[in-house]
Parts: sequence; structure tokens; C-alpha cells
Amino acid sequence: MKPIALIALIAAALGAAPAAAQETTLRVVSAFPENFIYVKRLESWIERLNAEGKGILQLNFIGGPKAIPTFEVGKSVQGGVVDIGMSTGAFYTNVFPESDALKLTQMPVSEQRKNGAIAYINKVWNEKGNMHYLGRVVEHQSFHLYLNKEIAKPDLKGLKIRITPVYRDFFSAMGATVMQTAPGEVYTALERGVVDGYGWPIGGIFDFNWHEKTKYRVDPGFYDAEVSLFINLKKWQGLTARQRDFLQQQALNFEGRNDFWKAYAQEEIKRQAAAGIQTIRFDEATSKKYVQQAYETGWAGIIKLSPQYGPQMQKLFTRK
Ligand code: 173
Repeated sequence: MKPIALIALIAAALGAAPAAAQETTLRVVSAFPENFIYVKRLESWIERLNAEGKGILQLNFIGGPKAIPTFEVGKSVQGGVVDIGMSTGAFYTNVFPESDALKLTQMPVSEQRKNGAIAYINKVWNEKGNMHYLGRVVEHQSFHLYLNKEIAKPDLKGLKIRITPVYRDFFSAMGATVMQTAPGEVYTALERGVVDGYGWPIGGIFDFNWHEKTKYRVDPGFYDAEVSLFINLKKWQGLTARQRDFLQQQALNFEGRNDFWKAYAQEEIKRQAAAGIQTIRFDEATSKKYVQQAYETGWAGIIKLSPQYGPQMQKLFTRK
């Protein structure tokens, strides 16, 4: 046996060389802070993935907004500064405006995988974001308006409300003065009275202690909160087929656990009531109009920014 072959044989016997040659580590960042429920679930997923991915693929969680600011995560993945991001579309409209449309989906992601919506999303994410769309890890969480001043009807004139692009068109249409902040800045804005309220999904306010500074939640909710995993397209294409299959399957497994959010929403509604947060409810006709206006203003905003992709997204995301 030639010396080279012998070394290869010994290396193979030790199990080191071939595996090491195949294994890649990808860097992951989150647009949400580390103590937050979304990120706790991300970290559990990464732990499991790393256990199953030995010799194939490993993920290294870099951190939340302290590592990369909330509104920069999309750009960092687009440019390849990091490999994988967990964020919501509203936080990376600075990469491409269509990202914010995922809030408007009216069917579960399992159905979006069947009706062509996810294939279309992936096409847009490829072309405009330089990203491969891995999967949606938050759904079944409607957005709500939280307030510290009581309102009798959907009229926000004279109120200053904390927003992200998710709520901009809808709250502005109701007359609000809007102010965009990352989640990490909401507590201080409430504490200082800089805002009279904020938009946020049904779940999670306790993780930020916002319940201490929140008097009312307006029902009904509208849209569906979306948080997804996406990977730099070049990085994705550079993986081996085995690594791609493994990562995609792991993302699908994560996505497949989204029923968690249904129970979580119910728990959070109870917890808010127990914390003294009162519910503001409109009459049936007004509530219906409120939700209708949310979708109308939301889609008008998307289509204005993207006449190219907006209409097809609306077709695929809207329940007939
Ligand atoms: O309110 C927000 O910061 C926001 O846009 C959002 C989107 C998805 C999940 C949680 C928050």
C-alpha cells in the first residue's frame, strides 16, 4: 500500500477525515432578542439539528440584535455577512418590499406549500433577496393594536402608535401618528409616554414586560404574524445535495411544529386578562370593517411597492 492510501485508511478508521471534509458550519442570527419565545424555540431547534447533523451540517447561533441590529438581519443574509437569518418580513423591507407581504397569508403554511404560495415566495426571495426561503416558524398569531388610551371606534386620530411596516398603512389609514421602532425599544417608548400604544402579535408581550405599561388590547386581531428562516442563496447553492436536503428537512420539521402557536395564543389571551389588560371590542359590523380595512390597506401598500409581484402574491395568499 502506498503511504498516502495508508494515511487515508487510518483517517477513515478514526472517522475523522471524511466527516470533517463534509461537515460545514453555518452562522445564524435572529432579528428578535435572545430571551424571546421565538428565539428560545430557534435555539432548541438548533440544538436538535446539531445533534442529528454531525458530519453533515452544524449551525452556530451568533445571537440577536446585539450581534446584528433588528432591521439589518435581512441585509446581512443578502450580503453573506451571516448565512441564515430568522426574522419577519417587516424587518427587511430594506432588502425588498415584498417581504412584508407574508403577514397577509390567510391559510396555514402547510397549505401554502400545496397551493404554490411557498414556491412563489421562494422565487421572489431568490430573485430579489439573494435568499433561499427555508420555512415559516411562526403563524397562527394574529396582530393586535395595544393601547393606553380607550377608544370607542376604530379612530386613532391624535394617538401616537409604535409600528413596523406591518401596521403602517392600516394604522395610518385610521388617523394614527406612527413611529417605527425595533421590539427592543418599545418598553422605553411606553414608559416615557412617547407612544400611546403599539402593534404586536397576540403572544409575547410578557417576555418584554410590556404588560406593565399596557391597558387595553383591541379585538379582533388582523393578519397573521410571520417569522421565517432564510439562507444566503450562494451559500445554499454551495452546500452539497445532502447538506441541502438535511437543512431543508430540518426546517420543515420546525415548521411542522407550528401548532404550538395555536395553544400559545390561547394562553396569552388568558394571561393578558389576568394581568389586567382590558379588551376593547367593536360591534360586529365595525369589527368586520376593521379587518377588511386591514387587508385592503395592507395589499394596497404591497401592490404599490411591487406591481410586479404583489398581485400574484395576493392571489396565492388570499382565501377565496
Ligand atoms: O411589531 C413588530 O415588531 C413586528 O412587525 C412583528 C412581526 C412578526 C412577529 C412579531 C413582531
